[in-house]
Amino acid sequence: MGINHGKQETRLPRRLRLGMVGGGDGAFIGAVHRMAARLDDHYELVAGALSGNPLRAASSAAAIRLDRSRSYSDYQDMARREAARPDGIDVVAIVTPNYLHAPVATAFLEAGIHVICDKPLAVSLQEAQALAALAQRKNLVFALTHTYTGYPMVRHAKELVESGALGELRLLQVEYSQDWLADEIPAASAAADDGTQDPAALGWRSDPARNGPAGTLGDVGSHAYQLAQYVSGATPTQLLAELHTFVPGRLVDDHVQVMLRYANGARGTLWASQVATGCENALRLRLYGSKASLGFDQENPNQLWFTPQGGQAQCLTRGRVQGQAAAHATRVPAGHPEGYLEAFAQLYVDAAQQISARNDGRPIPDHSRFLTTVKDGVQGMEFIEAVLRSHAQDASWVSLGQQA
Ligand code: 4PW
Repeated sequence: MGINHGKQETRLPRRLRLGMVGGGDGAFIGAVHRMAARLDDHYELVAGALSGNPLRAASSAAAIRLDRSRSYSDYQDMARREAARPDGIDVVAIVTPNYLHAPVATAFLEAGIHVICDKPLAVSLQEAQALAALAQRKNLVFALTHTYTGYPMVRHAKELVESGALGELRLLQVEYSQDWLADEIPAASAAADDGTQDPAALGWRSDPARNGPAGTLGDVGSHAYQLAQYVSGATPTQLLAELHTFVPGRLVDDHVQVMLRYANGARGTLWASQVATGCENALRLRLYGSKASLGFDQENPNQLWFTPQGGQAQCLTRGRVQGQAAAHATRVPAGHPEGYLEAFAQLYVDAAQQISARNDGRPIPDHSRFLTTVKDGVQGMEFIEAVLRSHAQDASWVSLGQQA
């Protein structure tokens, strides 16, 4: 089993058979999913539809030494045939562009196969709600890889809030800043003389047909929102939002800013940008309560700043804190190139615990409660559609939660 530095570790009766849809062709996130699934040795990757293009599907499968008889070019065929095999997959990882999340997840859920899906869950709230209902009806695990909730110190922050250590929550501030979309669009990729992008020439995240209508909002704004919700547990009631596109010709937003109101009177601000020059992957959360505040920076994930009202700031560090979250932490070798791999791996471990327990009729292990699931995905789509509504109404306040 993986490197776990003596932390509590629950061995599974057997490795889970994993399939993957998408994530081929050298896609970085596909490689991260595969590394995460390998880390604690709870899975064996045995089947895949790694690309919709048959040649690329075959070459991607060969690259990861997948048995050719279980390399598919059609995900529906894969779901049918894997469900019919006595040694068929237990769970499928969905690592496709957003527009395929719902149809692929539906095919595998209908086939009785558990799901681990990349975020955002879908391209509409309606799709998301249908997936949640189907997963519940089929009594299947549906994990959603909101990567950063896998960090032990994020989970410890959640425990601190739940314990009342922050007191009454007043202010939430979350931002997610990257700069990989800051450059002007190369003329070669401009489809029309107005400089509009040729979607086929750029990644799917810049193509509304494959990404959905929410660009930065869906790609990283969904992470920021979910992280604040996950740690704070606060209930949002209204938001006011503006989407913006700084780089001429881009077809989706590359910046979003939001103000939020919560049921207990707390106020929040969220902004997410992929044109924030100099920022590589800067996800930062600050929560301010009546008794204390906390701060988490994704680029320094083994620390959590905790400051009691009137007291000294305390830097809580991984391995030095007690609590359920810290007891089940997976470790990657320090300085791993994919820094957030360990957070991803924790989500795979938690999903494995739940899938194995569900398969064997055992109780769901309590610590796997930290796993983010399809329910988080529905909340994320509620947020995204509320932001789109507010922006369309010239940044007016709109309701959230009790869907207006
Ligand atoms: O979810 C992913 C983020 O963690 C995004 O899809 C891309 O990778 C951009 O930022 C990170």
